[in-house]
Amino acid sequence: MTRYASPGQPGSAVSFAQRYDHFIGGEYVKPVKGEYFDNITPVTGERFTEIARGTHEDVERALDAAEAAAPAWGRTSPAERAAILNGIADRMEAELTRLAVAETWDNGKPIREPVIADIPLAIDQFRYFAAAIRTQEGTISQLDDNTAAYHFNEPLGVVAQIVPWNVPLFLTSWKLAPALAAGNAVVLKPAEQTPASIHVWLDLVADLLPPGVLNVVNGFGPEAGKPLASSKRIRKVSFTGGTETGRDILSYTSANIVPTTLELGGKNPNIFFADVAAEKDAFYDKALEGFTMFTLVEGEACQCPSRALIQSSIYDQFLGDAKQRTESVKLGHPLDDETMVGALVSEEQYRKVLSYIEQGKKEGAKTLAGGGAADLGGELSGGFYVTPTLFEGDHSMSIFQQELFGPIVCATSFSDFDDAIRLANSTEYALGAGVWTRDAGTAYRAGRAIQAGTVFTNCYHQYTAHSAIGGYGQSGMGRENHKMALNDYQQTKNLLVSYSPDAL
Ligand code: TXE
Repeated sequence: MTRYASPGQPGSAVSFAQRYDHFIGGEYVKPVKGEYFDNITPVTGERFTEIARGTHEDVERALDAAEAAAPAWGRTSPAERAAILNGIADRMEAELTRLAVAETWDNGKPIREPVIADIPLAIDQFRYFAAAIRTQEGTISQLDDNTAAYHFNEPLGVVAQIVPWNVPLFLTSWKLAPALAAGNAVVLKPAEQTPASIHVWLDLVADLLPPGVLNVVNGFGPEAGKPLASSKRIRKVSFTGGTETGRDILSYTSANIVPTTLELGGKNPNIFFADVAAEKDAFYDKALEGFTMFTLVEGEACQCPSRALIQSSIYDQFLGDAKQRTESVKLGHPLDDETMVGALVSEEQYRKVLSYIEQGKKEGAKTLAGGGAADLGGELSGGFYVTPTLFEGDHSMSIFQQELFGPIVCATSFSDFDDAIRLANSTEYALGAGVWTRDAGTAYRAGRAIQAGTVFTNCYHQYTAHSAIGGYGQSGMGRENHKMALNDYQQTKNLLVSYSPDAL
């Protein structure tokens, strides 16, 4: 086992500044009102830096800088922008450990996640969109012998991006890479719980971008996020967060007719068909692993497979094995590389998740594993730890319907294919789903019948740059990842030209 040194300790890969200001027009800028707030690490519950508390005035300054930078940036060639994005990727790769430790300290997630997944995948986002913009082409329609319509992809101008706290650096890359590749200037607001790792990232890469192309305004949703999302000066909002906040965002942007993409909550089914248990082989083992994916990111993932639907003929056997596998998921110090579950992001989230666990118990769900807070002792005593929890219950219970956003899975049985699909589609969310079967026909039919933006089949939690992510229904609108995301950051100019010498 390797324990990465805590920030501030000898040998640590990262050392946070005493405070972080806003980043506007290529430099750090103090908040207009002069106020700061504490950034707490959920690993120990202690304050480790302070952050500028942004307001309407700071947002306006960031928009000034972005508006000034946008025209020239929008005219740079795809090759120039691609070179900058590749430069960002190279810097990140060279400082992967620094970014990973910063992310773990800010968010509480186990270090293996940013080391193996979040940061390498974020790096790939920049490389992927650098490549995608180089290969993008417009089209020409020949309207008649003397008339042509040239379709150009033009950037939107200044775009607003609001990111959540669960996977801060990775989700920031999902938004920034396509926006910058397409030639937009950005004002980004990190989540108030996890701004610090984004500033560590900025310190690494900011000098690669012309001043004003990327601006970061810190702060709380109503104080900094709302003035940004409701500004008439932006040409798009991309938001990831809770469904309630998503509704608010849409109300601001609809007033100004600003295109909006929303990546919201999920209550994702993970379906295990009977043939999974035909043999206790490597595939069976993989399915059990897929079951425990609800613990990834402490379950604080919009795609968390939080409803396990198991076919009744294998229910007892599979659930028994899944319980054992859940109990083997290692909760521990987030900076140990063997830890699989770390701390929840904040005290507020921790209390919320514990209250959901109590709600489940009151509703009559049976606790098969976990079921409460964990005191890991020593310096971790003040941190926010919850044991991976496996509930067995009835699908009508509220814990099967609400997004719990913690390391909790709710299991129940289904009788046949139609019953599985009925249950899968019976929440207001429709973001992700998992299907586990050895039968290609069942997999195909289930995948097509489930209402969700992504159906992981015989796998789960895969987020590569070239596969689309997004929701149906209350889970949002628009897609991130994949080159189709460029469409959300560009508009089409139809330059219609008559070459005819004749009069009109
Ligand atoms: O999210 P918010 P919260 C879900 C999850 C969680 C719940 C609440 O169920 O328990 O949402 O979490 C900014 N105008 N997800 O309250 O409020 C905010 O500052 C503009 C799912 O932390 O949605 C932050 O930067 N911005 C999810 C971002 O929105 C506003 C990830 C997200 O915060 C704003 C996170 C406003 N009025 C939570 N209010 C996912 N889809 O992955 C807040 N913000």
